[in-house]
Amino acid sequence: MKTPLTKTSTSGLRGDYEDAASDFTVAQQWKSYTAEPHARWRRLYANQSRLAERYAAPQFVKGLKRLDCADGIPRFEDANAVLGPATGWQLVAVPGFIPDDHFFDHLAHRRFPVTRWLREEHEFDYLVEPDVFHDFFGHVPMLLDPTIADFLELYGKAGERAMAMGALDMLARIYWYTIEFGLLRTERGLKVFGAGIVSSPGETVFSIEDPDVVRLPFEPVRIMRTAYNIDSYQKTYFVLDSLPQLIDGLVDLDFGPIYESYRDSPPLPAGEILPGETPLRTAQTTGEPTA
Ligand code: HBI
Ligand code: FE
Repeated sequence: MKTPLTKTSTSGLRGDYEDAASDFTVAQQWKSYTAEPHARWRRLYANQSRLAERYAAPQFVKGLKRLDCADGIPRFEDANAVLGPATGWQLVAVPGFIPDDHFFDHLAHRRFPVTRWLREEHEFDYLVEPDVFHDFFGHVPMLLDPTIADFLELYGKAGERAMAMGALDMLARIYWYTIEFGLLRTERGLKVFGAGIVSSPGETVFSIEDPDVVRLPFEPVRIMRTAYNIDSYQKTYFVLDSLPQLIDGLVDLDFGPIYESYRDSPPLPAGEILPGETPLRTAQTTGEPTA
């Protein structure tokens, strides 16, 4: 677990774990958001939803519209009224990063932890910790997709075994390179669907347009062996042919022997291309607007 931050924000909400329950949930306290963070949310939303129309997967664009959250920091209970009937997921408010075992337990029960505080002005492009914009704008639209909904529950259920086998890093890379930084091939070209990308204006453009970054076909074992950066744009992205490939590619894998084979060796550095691998060329990536 990353060390929780102490309070640093003018909102007073950042990393405030004092009122957290034993499962690390808190009340969202929606009424405590002042006009200032609501206005910042509106600008973040306006900027990123415009980029999403061009660069994000249709499932994301459609999900975002259903959440109807352009006007200010959304109430999680309003989103729950949409999510529940659609895919059975519910949002729970958290103070920020929570311990791995609690994070997995929430996902295994179709509860998605959403951080309640909003980033500051100077953090518009990217921040290392999740905030409400990353967690809500980035993740919740995809929770309305039935495949992503099922995949996240499976990921939560896989957590316990990975931790017991000392292979949490390997499992976490699957989440990182798909749910956070995944790309998807579509009829209109390559699109983004990972929450870490769609909540960052710079990386949304970079991940699709950069001519040199390595884009490899989705391959679970390769992903489990690949290191990632948390403080810069990714050097490697993995590309799904379809969202169901996420589940199809993972359900039949026997994780135990894979963990045993690789957990004690250093991971492959991000950005490396192995013999026999063919990254996608940029000519294959540029696409038309999604919406
Ligand atoms: N807590 N709030 C929050 N959000 C995360 O994405 C998160 C977390 N705790 C642990 C964690 N992620 C990862 O380290 C696990 O997926 C392995
Ligand atoms: Fe995230």
